[in-house]
Amino acid sequence: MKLKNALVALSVAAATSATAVVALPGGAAVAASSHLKVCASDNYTPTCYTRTSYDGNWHNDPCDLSCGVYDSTFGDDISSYKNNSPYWWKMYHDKSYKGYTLCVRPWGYDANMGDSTPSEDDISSVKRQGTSQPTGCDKVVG
Ligand SMILES: [Ca+2]
Ligand SMILES: [Ca+2]
Ligand SMILES: [Ca+2]
Repeated sequence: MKLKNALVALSVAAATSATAVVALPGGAAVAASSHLKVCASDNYTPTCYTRTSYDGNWHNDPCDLSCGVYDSTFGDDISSYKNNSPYWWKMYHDKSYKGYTLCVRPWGYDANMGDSTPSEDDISSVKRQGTSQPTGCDKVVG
């Protein structure tokens, strides 16, 4: 092949390898970096966690004083989030995937949940959904 075509082929190969996927037992393919990021305060500060599939109880995750003097756990502290995945996510007010439910669009984000949801400092569990909009949403966000 000509040099120009070879360069194009190389750049395509490089781009392909940069988006490596991981095969899961269920047959679903998830991008290696696919996750939901949630943070204790607005604008993705100062304490953040990521989850790739679920967390039924944020209250057992230790936090620092950024989460509040009266609360040393991450439960009921999420104020900003970013969905770095092609999947919908549900964020629930209560532990074990119960209570008022936010449905976050694929790639959706909010740097200050208080602006657009009634759920700032209320989220207690999260779970990844499929690629189409799930049922059971009290509010669609992101
Ligand atoms: Ca947890
Ligand atoms: Ca907060
Ligand atoms: Ca809660």
